[in-house]
Amino acid sequence: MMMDGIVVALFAGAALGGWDSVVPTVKNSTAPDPQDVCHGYKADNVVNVPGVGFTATLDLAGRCNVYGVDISQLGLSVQYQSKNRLSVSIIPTNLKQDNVSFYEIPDDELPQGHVDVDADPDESDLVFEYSNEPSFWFKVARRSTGDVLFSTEGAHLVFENQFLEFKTQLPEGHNLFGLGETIEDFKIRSGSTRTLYNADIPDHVGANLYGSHPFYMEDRYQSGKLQSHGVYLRNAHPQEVLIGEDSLTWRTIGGSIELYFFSGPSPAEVIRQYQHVVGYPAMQQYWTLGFHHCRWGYATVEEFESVVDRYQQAGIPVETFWSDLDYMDKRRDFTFDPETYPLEKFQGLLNKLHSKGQHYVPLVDAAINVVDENVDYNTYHSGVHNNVFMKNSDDSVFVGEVWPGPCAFPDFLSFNISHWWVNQLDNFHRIVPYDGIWLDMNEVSSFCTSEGQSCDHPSSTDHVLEDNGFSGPNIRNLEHPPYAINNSVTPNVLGGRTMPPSAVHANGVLEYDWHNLYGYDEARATYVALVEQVMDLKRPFLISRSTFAGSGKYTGHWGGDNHSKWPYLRYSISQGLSFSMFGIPVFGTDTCGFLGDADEELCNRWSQLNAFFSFYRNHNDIQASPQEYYIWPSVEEAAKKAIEIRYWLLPYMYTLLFNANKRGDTFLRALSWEFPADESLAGLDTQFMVGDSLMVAPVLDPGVTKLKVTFPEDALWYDWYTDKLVKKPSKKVKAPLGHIPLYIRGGSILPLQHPGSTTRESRQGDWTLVVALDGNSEAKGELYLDDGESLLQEKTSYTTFTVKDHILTAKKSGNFIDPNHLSQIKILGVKKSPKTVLFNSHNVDFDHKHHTLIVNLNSPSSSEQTVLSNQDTDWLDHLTLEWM
Ligand code: MIG
Repeated sequence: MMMDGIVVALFAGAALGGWDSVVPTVKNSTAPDPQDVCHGYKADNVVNVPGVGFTATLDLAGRCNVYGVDISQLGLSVQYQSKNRLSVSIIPTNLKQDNVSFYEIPDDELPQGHVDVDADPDESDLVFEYSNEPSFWFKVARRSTGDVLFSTEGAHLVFENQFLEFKTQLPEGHNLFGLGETIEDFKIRSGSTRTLYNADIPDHVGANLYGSHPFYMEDRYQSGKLQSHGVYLRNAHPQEVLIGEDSLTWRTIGGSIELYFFSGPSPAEVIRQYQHVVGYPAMQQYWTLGFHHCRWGYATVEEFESVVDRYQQAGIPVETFWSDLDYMDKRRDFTFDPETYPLEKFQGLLNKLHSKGQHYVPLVDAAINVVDENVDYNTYHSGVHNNVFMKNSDDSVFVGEVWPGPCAFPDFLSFNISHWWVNQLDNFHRIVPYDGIWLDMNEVSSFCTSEGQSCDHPSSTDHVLEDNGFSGPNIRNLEHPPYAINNSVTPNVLGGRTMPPSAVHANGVLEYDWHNLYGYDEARATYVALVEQVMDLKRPFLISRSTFAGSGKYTGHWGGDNHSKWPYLRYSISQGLSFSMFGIPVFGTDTCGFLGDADEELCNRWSQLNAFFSFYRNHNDIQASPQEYYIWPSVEEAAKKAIEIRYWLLPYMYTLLFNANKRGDTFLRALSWEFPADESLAGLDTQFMVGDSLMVAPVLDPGVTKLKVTFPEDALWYDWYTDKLVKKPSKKVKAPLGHIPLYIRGGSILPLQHPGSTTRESRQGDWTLVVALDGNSEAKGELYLDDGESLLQEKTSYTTFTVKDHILTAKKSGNFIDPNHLSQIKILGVKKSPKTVLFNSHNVDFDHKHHTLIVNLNSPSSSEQTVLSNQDTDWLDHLTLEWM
């Protein structure tokens, strides 16, 4: 079937009701398969680029115009960028002749991979080959094994002005992960479609949610060994990926093909290699790791304060209280309601929180209320004055609708945006001294821009066609592209519950070409504003609902509007593992669920599960019944228990965040990443690891009190609560309400600190070292310390702990001094009671029970400790423990 401009125009004119039946989507079985009707390209003009790779041209082998207009000539560039990274880029070369309106994302906006100085095609782990039979196809193989990781053999490359498709083979029974944002099982099922189009949509299973992450990892088990590789498509256009039994088809409705292949071969390396391109995540302040509480619907400052007080009375440590929309005046950003949140009271409350070492984070929506001239709302007026808002094609300000009513949308590409945005954040901070920002509705959400939704105020949905400055037939249909991605929020329509694709950014960039980057840009601008001006060079704390590949450089993320239902408790894990892969280690779902009423049992389990996520926040919808932890006695108890464990673990967790920032390590980990030899762990998403040392095995169903736990064979496991070695093979373990099974992996050393009621207090606690010996009676661990807040650190320390031959030692580098005592060392897995234990060469008392050696250093005999602990010495500078 040929589809020229006339057919497109007919489609565009079709009544909404009939749209579904005619529009080509993955759901319409009568839509032509591009692979049946297109003819692909032929490669020619191959030019070798010494030390890098080669370039070539790709000429169209025959017209098909299946979902748009064919591009007649493309440029291919293959780069062996580093030992573990290969890039393949395919872009239109002759824009004028092809009359193409085409958009490529600049490098300074979204980083590209670059050729390393020491790159050498012959030394690469990957090999690229291509052929022209019957049309251009290519494959990428692993050099060491010859294993073909990606191959478009048998499929045509389709490259049109509004439709791109390439298709690779996959092994049957594949193990594929990533391609978000969505809520589903962690392992991607054959037969599913992952649509990547940022949308304001409650967490429907399988739907395209708030962010887009065009990256996948494929795990292959080959003769008892796991070999993983990753693929990143640097393309921000609306797109979808069709996963079949033995193939993967990638479709976008614009942009270019810019693929990166990562050779791994371990999952951890694939994830690091990916983050090396998109950017390592931002380092956090220590308090990020505290427990956060939020809800929508604290109507007055008194109500807010009563929640603060009740948490305190209950003795539940809350690090950070959050405000949803409630504090705003008429739901306008950067205001407070003088009636319900009168400034003096509000400030008084914030002072109270700050004086106790607690923190405060308010919500900021992306949209800015449009008001009349006589209304005193400077954020809008100065925005107009500074020309920072999104436009219609006639250059008027685009107006949509969000919570406050008619709204304009900051254009983060506009020239004055940084200046204006900094001022908004800074002026507000002078009045309401917040500690971080919560970015919501930045997909961007607008309630009234699609067909069938009425807007009482001027809006723009009329101009459907883009004038690209060329004459001729190549005009893109922005509102109804010839191929419609399967956008769940408003099927087949791009402009549903968001700006229309015809809205215009600075320099004429169209929303069609930029939509998926809105939240990414907003987070970037906010990060820069906070660090450079508002927060005095403290590391910004940000949580953004919308994200894109690389957003972790600026922000964390929460899982959006989940339901207070058991399946969403379970999905928290697959969501968390996916965002680990995406390089956004600061992640958590709304604890106890957002939409609908949580019950006691669910909230009990959830309060304990999320305590092991990097970002731990209870959050609730305005319609839902209360779920503060103190509402139910059993939840209060469960949460306190879990928070206490979490706070013991803060130094360990902080070190994980540091390693994420430094080299792209993950915080939450799939068991399969840590035990790559064990194929039975592939896709397991009911348990997870926190770093490499802890395994969490939560109850995920109601009524369950005994749990079948998978203990990877390749390690010893110790019960966190009893210190006892777990006897394998696994049996059912007890998991009564209020108890979350937690295990330490043999071979780990955990630096723990006696918890206080805030993270600040916890940093003044005594230290305990827990050593869990492996089968060879060895172990290791790490600890990173700094001032916990500054972007640029004057003093840091990084310590590695090692146990070998019955001697525990610490090796510290850096000059940060920790002034606290080491009060206990606990060694799990010491089978025989030692005769003598020496701490820093002095005899010390000890206990030995159930294979656990305990040395208490606060006991009188350890006077050495007292000598060591003063202002200028650090327990980490002198530490040996020897038992014999
Ligand atoms: O359309 O600000 O996901 O966390 O409580 C709802 C109110 C707008 C959506 C966020 C949610 C937040 C809510 N917001």
